[in-house]
Amino acid sequence: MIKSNSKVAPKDAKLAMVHIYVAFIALALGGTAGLLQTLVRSGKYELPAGIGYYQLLTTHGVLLGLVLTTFFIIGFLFASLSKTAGTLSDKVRLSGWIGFWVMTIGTATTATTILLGEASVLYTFYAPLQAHPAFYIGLALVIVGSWISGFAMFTHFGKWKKANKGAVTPLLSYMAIMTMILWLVSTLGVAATVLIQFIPWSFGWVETIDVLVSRTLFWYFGHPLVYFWLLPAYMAWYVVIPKIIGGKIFSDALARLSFILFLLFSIPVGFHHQLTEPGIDPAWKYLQVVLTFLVVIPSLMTAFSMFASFEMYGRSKGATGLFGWFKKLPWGDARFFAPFVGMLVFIPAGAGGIINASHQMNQVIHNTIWVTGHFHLTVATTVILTFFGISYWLIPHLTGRVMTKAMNKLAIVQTIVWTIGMAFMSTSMHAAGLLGAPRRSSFSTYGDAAQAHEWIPYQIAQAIGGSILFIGIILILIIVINLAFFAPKGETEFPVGEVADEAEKTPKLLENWKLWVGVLAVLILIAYTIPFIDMIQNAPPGSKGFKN
Ligand code: HAS
Ligand code: CU
Repeated sequence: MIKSNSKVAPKDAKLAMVHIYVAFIALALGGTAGLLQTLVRSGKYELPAGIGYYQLLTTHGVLLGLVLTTFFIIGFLFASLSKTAGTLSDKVRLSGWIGFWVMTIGTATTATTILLGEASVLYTFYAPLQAHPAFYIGLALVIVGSWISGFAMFTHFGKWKKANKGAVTPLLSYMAIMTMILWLVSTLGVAATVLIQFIPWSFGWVETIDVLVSRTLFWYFGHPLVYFWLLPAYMAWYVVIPKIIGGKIFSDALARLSFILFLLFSIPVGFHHQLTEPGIDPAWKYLQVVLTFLVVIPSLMTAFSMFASFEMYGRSKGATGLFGWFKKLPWGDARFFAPFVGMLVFIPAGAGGIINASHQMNQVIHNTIWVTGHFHLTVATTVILTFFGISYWLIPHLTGRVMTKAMNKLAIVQTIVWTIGMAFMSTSMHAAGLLGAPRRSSFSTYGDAAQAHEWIPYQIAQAIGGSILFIGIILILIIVINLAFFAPKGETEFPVGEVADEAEKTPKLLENWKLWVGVLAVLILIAYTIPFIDMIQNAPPGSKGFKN
């Protein structure tokens, strides 16, 4: 039998922490870039020292969207596995370190090309924009590093299963493995386009690139990428939050089912990012839109489950009436408050996603700054506030410290500052987007067009929001540095909830990995095979590279 640990073992804690350090360094640099971007777009500020707007925007997207998230998540998953499925073996831990260094070297390589101005291609690196080959090689290393860590996690989980034959796996570990399978299957797409298309093309070994194929492979990865960010937040919502509020997990089976649905429906939906692109038959776009609407269901299940956990807890404390439970929640505890605000924001954020996915409405918002507003609510508020909430107990747990009352208070202030900043920035992005303001664009009056003047007040509001958010970044960095290096020594709990007594038993079917990965493969083949053959058979001439 391998039992769950009361604490993450010190050697595992070190491995988790290095990932978290890189994540917060990325936040500091990427956040600064974000502030400068909003200032430039207000029209009142020009970048110094020959820094280009698109260079800055690439730094921002790569560091926050790809580096911060991937490093934080891998650190959190290693910690979760070590806590709930036993201390990592030396071999697994070593693989984790190798994975970490490969990812870090990759990040440094990519970041250098961006800083040298050789890769201003944004985080989606759409062809025919062309970067220096080192940009793509660095990204490939980040992916390979994450695979090494992923396989280390699978090995660890396999060992637990062997030692506990027939037992239901620990929920948190199960979710960590699901998240990593999702990542592995989806990164195959981006690895393929980077290795087969971008690297040979950027070296000049081939002259042209097939743009549609590269975008399709990118979005095969790009959509599940957003659920790779979301699922660790859901791990905290399902398993950690019930324990923090002093309640129970509503249902183990429902939590597992929602993760399976994410695995199945996250990947065959990339076309909802390509609805306006020619070269894909509308019937296939339609199919993927239907699958997109199916992937909304596990989020609705999560919303239901969270409400149920909150209400069960409130009623156990004597709450009455429809919303009496609301007052019983621990509002003064930042470990609860930050993720809770994240949940609340996810209601309008998710609604925006449903608008995006609706084929006709997508014509209105595609390539406008509405989309930027959408993902600043989803990933930059819902997900990141939950990651901050995780940091408030995970970092002191790993470093053997405790969060003081003063830091807890600062964390509450941080959450409020973040929410206000994002309310300004994201609301005005949504509004300007509806008026047609483009995304991925520096300040311009578009030849003094009347419409552009309508956008400018919103762009000033975005700069106000961006400045408030930057204060939020300074606050979170103060808290994180305190928790890592200066907070009083002591023991902090890694909160893992128990399942409510009245919940149904978990059916074995939910643990049948071969079945679910098999169904996933079938869905991917159905959604992509014919359109892909079509794209290759009817490909227009390839495109030469353009440098920014
Ligand atoms: Fe999205 C574009 C559709 C979710 C991120 N999305 C993006 C991009 C990013 C992104 C980064 O169909 C831009 C990519 C680029 O650079 O081009 N998105 C969706 C849909 C969902 C969705 C249908 N997106 C996310 C999440 C993201 C994310 C999550 C990051 C983490 N998105 C799109 C589409 C586009 C797109 C199109 C392309 C647009 C274009 O044309 O370019 C769904 O998953 C959303 C489902 C969620 C819900 C909400 C459930 C609510 C919950 C909270 C419960 C609250 C509680 C508290 C319990 C339906 C779970 C309540 C307490 C009280 C007291 C009230
Ligand atoms: Cu998507």
